[in-house]
Amino acid sequence: MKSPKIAIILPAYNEELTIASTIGAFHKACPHAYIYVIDNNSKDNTNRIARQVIEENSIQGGVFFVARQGKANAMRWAFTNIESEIYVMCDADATYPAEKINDLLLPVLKGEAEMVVGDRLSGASQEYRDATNRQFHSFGNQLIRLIINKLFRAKMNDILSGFRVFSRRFVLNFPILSEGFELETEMTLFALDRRFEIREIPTPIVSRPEGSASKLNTITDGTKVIRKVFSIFRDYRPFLFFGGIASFLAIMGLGFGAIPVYEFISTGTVLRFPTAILASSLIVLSVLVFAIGLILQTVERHHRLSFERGLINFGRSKKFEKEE
Ligand SMILES: Nc1nc2c(ncn2[C@@H]2O[C@H](COP(=O)(O)OP(=O)(O)O)[C@@H](O)[C@H]2O)c(=O)[nH]1
Ligand SMILES: [Mg+2]
Repeated sequence: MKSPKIAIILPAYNEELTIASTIGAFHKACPHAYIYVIDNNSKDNTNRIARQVIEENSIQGGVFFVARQGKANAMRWAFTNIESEIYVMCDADATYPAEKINDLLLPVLKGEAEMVVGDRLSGASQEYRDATNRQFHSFGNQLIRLIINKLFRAKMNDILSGFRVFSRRFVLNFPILSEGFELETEMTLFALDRRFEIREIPTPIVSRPEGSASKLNTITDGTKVIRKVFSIFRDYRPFLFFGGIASFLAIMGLGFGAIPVYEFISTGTVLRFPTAILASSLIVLSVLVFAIGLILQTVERHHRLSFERGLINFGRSKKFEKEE
């Protein structure tokens, strides 16, 4: 049987120090794979070096230029324009162990998983943690992990890993809405919510070499990630989201409402008008928000139905022929 096409996609922005070794390492680990570098307005020699390495080693694939800035924009371009059976995404910064690619490919090749994630946390060495010294960064990762595992009843170790392998079915059914580093969060949540089989495999990582800098900003990108979790939760679980807000408003309303009610029972009159008005407003608001949740739940259900219908039809466009 012909082995399936594998497309290794390396989004790269100002990675002239590491792009050559990253391409080399992947080519060595998986010689028959196609390698695509997606450059995004790099101001250094990333594009030129990538072209040179790919040409000199006669690697199949190529270097592409995407004008709209952002890692997710680059991946969106790749996922919509590159045809392949299996897709791999990895940083172009020589931090992930390229030789692990075959371990990550296996579950997808065997049809056991649709997304395999290189898990840095369980694989990361103490040296890495000391070397990167991004304490707050690591705290942020843990926090996101905790929230997602709670909200989606999952047991993911590494939500934000940049080393992933995907089946064609996943890629062709995954619409990318992110622009930048929220991409990994979106991938994980989408896979969890849409019940794609996920597998995590430990991939110990090393720090970037001297002079090479991460493009990620803990605060601004961290905020985007949290906003992404928030908006995905609102969109995917509207009843829980709006129901939660409605319950909060209802509890407040009942709490404030108890005061005039108690007053009425004990004295026969209500003098605390402001409290009574506040309480009834809160209850009205709570019912309104609850109703919004109900409506959106129905909308989401219809989205879900058409998504699942799309999956059923995926790859079945050819007429069914009975096997003799
Ligand atoms: N094409 C493209 N790639 C990007 C952009 N920003 C980051 N990258 C690449 O995405 C990968 C991950 O970024 P990195 O800075 O290593 O993030 P970190 O691993 O979280 O520190 C690297 O290969 C970057 O070169 C961008 O705007 N466009
Ligand atoms: Mg990186």
